[in-house]
Amino acid sequence: MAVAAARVASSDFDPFSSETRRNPYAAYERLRAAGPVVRLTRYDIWAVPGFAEVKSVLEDHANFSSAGGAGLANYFKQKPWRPPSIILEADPPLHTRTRAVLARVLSPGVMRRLADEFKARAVTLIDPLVEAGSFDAIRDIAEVFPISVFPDALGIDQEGRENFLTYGAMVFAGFGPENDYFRELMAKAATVLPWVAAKCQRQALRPGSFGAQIYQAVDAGEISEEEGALLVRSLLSAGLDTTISAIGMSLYSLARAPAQWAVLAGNPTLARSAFDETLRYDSAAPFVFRTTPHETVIAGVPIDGHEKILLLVASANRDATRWERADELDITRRVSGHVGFGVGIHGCVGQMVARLEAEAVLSALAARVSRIEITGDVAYRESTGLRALSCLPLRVIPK
Ligand code: OVM
Repeated sequence: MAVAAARVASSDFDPFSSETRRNPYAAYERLRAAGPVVRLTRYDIWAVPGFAEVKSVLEDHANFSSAGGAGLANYFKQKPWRPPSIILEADPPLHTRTRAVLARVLSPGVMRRLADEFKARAVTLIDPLVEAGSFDAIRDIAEVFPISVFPDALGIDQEGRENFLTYGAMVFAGFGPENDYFRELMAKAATVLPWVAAKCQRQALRPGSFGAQIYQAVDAGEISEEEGALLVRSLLSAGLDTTISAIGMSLYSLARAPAQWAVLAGNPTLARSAFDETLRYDSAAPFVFRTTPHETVIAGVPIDGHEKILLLVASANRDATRWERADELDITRRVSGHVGFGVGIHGCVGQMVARLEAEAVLSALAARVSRIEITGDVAYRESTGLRALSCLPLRVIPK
């Protein structure tokens, strides 16, 4: 082991720093060049930066567990900050049972029924902004649209929805180190967590909603009442800050590529594949962790048991061995096969909802706007688990 370890690359790369959030791609390229598995000395974890290895680890849930936590914390050794997710932070057989419920609730047929509603609401949001001519794409679009449509689909009332922004920030701070950012958010836990828990209860959810359908699975005996509440919590944890951040990053990528915006404005039906290409090109969800339940290997490198493995999906999506012109945004490329939503048994169960939301927003804008210009400074949020903007000032030129 000692001999093998000596031959393995190491790096002081910090996946959680503000420098990395501003521009991770040069560091990712160095990591891919360093080797298939790189020891990150700051955190004593393994990083996997290449497409083939990221994909194969994600497809091997027996050797790379999710029950050990999907963030930096090692649940095989440390107490989780909240009761673990019974889908994200679970292995089969528990995961198989809970995933089946959410896969049914978020099935393609359900999505088809939501599409018209989402598109109409995006037009209602976007048209006045286009009239105004300039706006902040984060404050006025990304932070508004998912918070309006997704809790509605879940069956949750309007009261206190600003708490979802705080809760989302907490969940994704929970993916990173226990730093000041994490502690500042956790100071709000005593008020926000009980509020979220109340919104997850059966009686809080409108009949016919996603939430109510989860409780139908309780009534059918597939899951317990407590598991029902935890699966509603999963939708709230995974379904808001991710789509908020992804819509923001998508608009940012497109605003930086005027020729690509022109292609989209010329054919707004490209909105869905344009969104996927922006996920590949510059993702709001740049990584996920696995934990080894026992000794294993990655690309021939021996890995001990109970090790944290950082899977750099945003790096995999720029790997030149998988993608032609990997560093170019091209909304007409064949982007299927990117790992921005993960892959394997934990591949994003809500990816159809995310695509529907983003498609609604991008196509509403593309229908009205021929050009987009960034008019001021752009800033990243401090989030450690997501890469997201806090502001994106835009001017739009109507068709
Ligand atoms: C969950 C959960 C939380 C955050 C993210 C996620 C990306 C899932 O609570 O199940 O999936």
